[in-house]
Amino acid sequence: MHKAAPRHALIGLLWSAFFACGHVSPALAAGVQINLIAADGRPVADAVATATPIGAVPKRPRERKSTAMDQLNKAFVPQVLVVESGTSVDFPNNDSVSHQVYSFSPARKFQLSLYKGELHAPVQFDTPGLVVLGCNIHDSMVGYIYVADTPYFGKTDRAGILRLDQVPRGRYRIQVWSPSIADEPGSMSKDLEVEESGESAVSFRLRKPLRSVPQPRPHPEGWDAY
Ligand SMILES: [Cu+2]
Repeated sequence: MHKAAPRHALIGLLWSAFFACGHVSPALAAGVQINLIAADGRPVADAVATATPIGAVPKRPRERKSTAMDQLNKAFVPQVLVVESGTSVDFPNNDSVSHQVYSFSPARKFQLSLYKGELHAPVQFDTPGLVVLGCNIHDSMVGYIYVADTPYFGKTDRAGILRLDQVPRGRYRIQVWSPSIADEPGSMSKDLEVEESGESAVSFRLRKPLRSVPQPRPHPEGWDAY
């Protein structure tokens, strides 16, 4: 027992040195849990949830980011994509037919001429806001890119929950969005003070029933020859 003591002391010293190096700084950031519940009490999955700093929260340095929204079976996959402003999005078409992707949304207007595969360069999304995507050939194709002004975002899981880790302390606006939410957008926002550590939780309970979102309708094979 008494011979083991110096070894314990050494381990303790190394452990303190590890923390002192700044590899882990549990005192500066906390977890945020966002819950979304429908009017009927069921969890709402696949909704966008964001925590946007208000005022003087130090912003994490913006990295160059890229991601993709695919096209499969005449649908955008995923149908809802959330990205931080400044992100480039690829629109590969892995379908058997060609698509002509466009957006008329003020946050990002663009058009990709009729294509298959990976013909077009990625599109950059710099302005926060909602970008609604369509296809000039297939009216049933609808996709959404939610451009967030924060690196703290995600989508709710099957339990209607999104957990954000390592959120620096400060004041945040917590917002949730989904094309199936019929409630006023203003009611889908709450401010939250994130402390130095621990976990804060914010819950949203919808008042209106979820609305149906345009879903891709299967066309008979050979409906178009592109
Ligand atoms: Cu199409």
